[in-house]
Amino acid sequence: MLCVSPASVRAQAVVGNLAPAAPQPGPDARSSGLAVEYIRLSARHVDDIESAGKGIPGEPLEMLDWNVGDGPVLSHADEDGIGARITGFINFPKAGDYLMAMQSNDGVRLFIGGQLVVEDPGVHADRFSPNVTVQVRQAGWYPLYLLYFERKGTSTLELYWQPPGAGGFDFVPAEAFAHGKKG
Ligand SMILES: [Ca+2]
Ligand SMILES: [Ca+2]
Repeated sequence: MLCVSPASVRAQAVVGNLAPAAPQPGPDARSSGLAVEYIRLSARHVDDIESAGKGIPGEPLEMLDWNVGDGPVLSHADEDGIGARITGFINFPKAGDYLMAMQSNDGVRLFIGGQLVVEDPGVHADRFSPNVTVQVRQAGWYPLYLLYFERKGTSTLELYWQPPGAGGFDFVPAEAFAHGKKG
């Protein structure tokens, strides 16, 4: 029986000093959704994805709202043994404090604007990260870098936020994600 202590979830209570994308990607420089590349591996930790090197590009991810049971992992055809390196931009439409949280199965590590926001790097069943307050000083696009893997069984990858003034959590919407246009 695999047992992962919740202590392995790094509780980032507050994250600040995010570096905005420079230059900001204009409408002509970005495509919708996040870019993803896949690596076939039976990972036990998100570090295994980095050690495996570059992957094969997959269909971009419009949102991070994946809760697929035993089904295919993200936009990949396979159901198990997948690592993903997800890159692009997230748009914060106004300055202020955003509460953010992820639910994942298995491991995740999320950077926004160069800052570590969520880290739950090992094998585990569905579970939420602690809520993180992300302090956004200026509205705009910020680089997003996310490592994720599904080892076996069920898989989940969800990103939630509560923007300043909002009454509760919701999925980060599709219009808040983009990736650089090729060429
Ligand atoms: Ca699976
Ligand atoms: Ca799993």
